[in-house]
Amino acid sequence: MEFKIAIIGPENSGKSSLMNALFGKYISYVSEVGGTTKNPVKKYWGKIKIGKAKKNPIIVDIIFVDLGGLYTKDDKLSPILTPSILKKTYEEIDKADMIIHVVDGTVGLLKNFEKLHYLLKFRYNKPIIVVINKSDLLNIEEKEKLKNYVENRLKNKVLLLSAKTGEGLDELINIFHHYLKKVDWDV
Ligand SMILES: Nc1nc2c(ncn2[C@@H]2O[C@H](COP(=O)(O)OP(=O)(O)OP(=O)(O)O)[C@@H](O)[C@H]2O)c(=O)[nH]1
Ligand SMILES: [Mg+2]
Repeated sequence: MEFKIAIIGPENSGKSSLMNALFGKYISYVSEVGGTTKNPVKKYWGKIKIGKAKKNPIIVDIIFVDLGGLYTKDDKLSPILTPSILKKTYEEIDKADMIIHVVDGTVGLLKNFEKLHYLLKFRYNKPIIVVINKSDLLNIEEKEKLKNYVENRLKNKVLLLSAKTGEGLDELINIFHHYLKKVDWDV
């Protein structure tokens, strides 16, 4: 059984950094300029055992997909998106069993991602985890304010995270672990 988790978000929000943090090693190229990741970077993460039955647990193969940023931090369509990259990016989003929506904590929530979030959640029924990355650069008040704002706009729980310090990473893994246990795996 395969379970694909696609990482979406604006350019430079730290999607590839999050990918690397999840794997604990360098998987996807990171740089301080936007538009670094172009084609999807797909990688097998590991297995998760589901179910109480010790003899016959369900084994789920977790695959993460790091994607190019769809919009710039000014909320414009990203210039990296050639038709071929756009096609591959949307194909991966379409195939994903779960989405991690990365908000750049230093930028805030973009309108275009708000729209995409609703579309994916309510039209395509994708489970979505929203994370505010770069929270190491925010003080307590800023974190609280942005978290409340994003939760209100997206009607979704929000996790504060830092791909740099690793804050929130265990919780993120726990969230999808918990979700996998609730999935009806009977086919
Ligand atoms: N302080 C801080 N910087 C971060 C964090 N995550 C990423 N960065 C920095 O943000 C910049 C962009 O990181 P990337 O991981 O390349 O971002 P991306 O979303 O993959 O960017 P694109 O591939 O261009 O869409 C880099 O300079 C990272 O070092 C974080 O949690 N805290
Ligand atoms: Mg990237």
